[in-house]
Formats: sequence, C-alpha cells, structure tokens
Amino acid sequence: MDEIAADPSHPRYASLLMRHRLEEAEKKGMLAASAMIAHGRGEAFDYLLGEVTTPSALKATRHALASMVQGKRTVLSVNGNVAALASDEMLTLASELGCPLEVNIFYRTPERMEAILGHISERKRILGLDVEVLGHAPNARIPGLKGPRAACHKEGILESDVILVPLEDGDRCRALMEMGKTVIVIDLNPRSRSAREGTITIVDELSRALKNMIAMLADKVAVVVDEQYDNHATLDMALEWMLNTLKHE
Ligand code: PTJ
Repeated sequence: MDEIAADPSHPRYASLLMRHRLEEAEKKGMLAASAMIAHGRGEAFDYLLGEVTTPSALKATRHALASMVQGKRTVLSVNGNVAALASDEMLTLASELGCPLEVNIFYRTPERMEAILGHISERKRILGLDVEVLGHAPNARIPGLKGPRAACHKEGILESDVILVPLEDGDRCRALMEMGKTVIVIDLNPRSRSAREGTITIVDELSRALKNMIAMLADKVAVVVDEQYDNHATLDMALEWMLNTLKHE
C-alpha cells in the first residue's frame, strides 16, 4: 500500500507518505475536489508547529481519549481525507474502543461513498479487525444541515453521545454541537471554525494524534478525564507554540 520512492530516513518522509496516500486515494475516486487544498492548509500549519505533537495537544489527546472511553455511544466519523490518510489507525482505534466507524462526507456522491467504504473494508480485512463500519445505508439526518451531507445512520452518528470528527468542516461541527454531543476535533488550524467550536480540539496532525491515542491505550497510560480542561486555553497554547517556533528559527 505504502510504496514510495523516498527512504524512511528522508527528513520529509512522513509528509511525502501522506501525499502519496492522497494521490492513491484520488486514483480510487475517494476524494473531494478540494481535498488537496484542505491538506495543503494542514501542511502549512504543521510547518508552523514544527511537525511535532505539542504538550498541550498531548493533554487534549488524553482528555479526548478518556471521553471516548467513557462515552456510552462513541462514534468515529470518517471523511475522504481521513480514509485516505489514516484508515488503519481509525480502524485500530475503533477496534480498541469497541465502537463503530461511520463514513460521513461533506461532498457526498454515491461513487465517493462506495470508493471510501470499499477502501476501508479492504483495510479492515487486511488488518483482520472486527469493526462495525456504517455509512452504506443512512436512515437519518443531522438536524440543521441541508442536502446530502446531512445523511447519517440513526444507530451511528445520530444517536452518538461522543463523536470524533477529524478534519471537519465548521457547519457540521456546529450542527453536532447543537445536538448536545461531545465533539472531538482534530485540526491543525487552531483558528478554524471547527477548532473553535468543538468541545475538545486536538491541534495536531491526524495520523500523529491517532497513533498517540493507540499508544496510550496499549501502554495503559492513565487515560482519565481532565476535569479542569479548557479548550480555549488549548487553542491559545497551540498559537503561542507556532509563534515561538517562528521566532526561534
Ligand atoms: O471528504 P469530504 O467530502 O467530507 O471533504 C473533506 C474535506 C477535508 C475536503 C472537507 O471537510 C473540507 O473542505 O475541510 P476544510 O474546511 O478545508 O477543513 C479541513 C481542516 O483540516 C483544515 O482546517 C486543515 O487545516 C485541517 N487539516 C488538513 N489536513 C490535516 C488537517 N488537520 C490535521 N491533520 C491533517 N493531516
């Protein structure tokens, strides 16, 4: 799956690997027309972070994970970019948490849904994981969203209490918040609407954040809800980190 020309010791290996995954997903018809623009924006912010998980992002990750563990009906939402970049990590996390994964895309077409669901099902088979994957037969709508992008599963997103929405658009994030859910956002842009409106925002690159969650669960690192957690403080710390990285270059 991940055969790229660059050597893993190459300083830009992780970035090249993610680009390669997007190129492959594009060939399979999984991506929205604006997927590369969204990725480029993410890359720019990751540069400013220094391409590392910051201490405040790690704190948000631990708190988010604890919230997902505690959730009665946790669901992981997957869009085209997420499926391209981190299907294996999303499936592994869903398997560890014992929760479903739901494909839910903004620019919804039957062709894209089929391509994304096909890719996830192939990765699930290769990994040998037993995970419920939803999205194929939506029977409900997210209130407040217009058009095909509102389609979802009643037993999945609609009735979830905790939902992970990586790389999400602001409208959907707001609609989910208005439904009273705990909305966990992963977004490299601390100024995006989703980042500012979500319950818990992890300002980190998607695959890094997911790998941290999986490692926390595997190491049995204390995964406890942080009663003092303040999302605005987390976002401020991410911005300060970026400014300091720039100053010291
Ligand atoms: O597959 P669809 O139809 O649901 O569409 C998916 C995209 C991502 C195209 C759609 O949701 C979109 O247009 O998103 P936005 O509004 O561009 O927001 C994406 C956010 O994710 C931006 O704030 C980026 O900075 C951020 N981002 C991009 N790549 C990563 C990222 N954050 C974390 N890790 C990344 N790898």
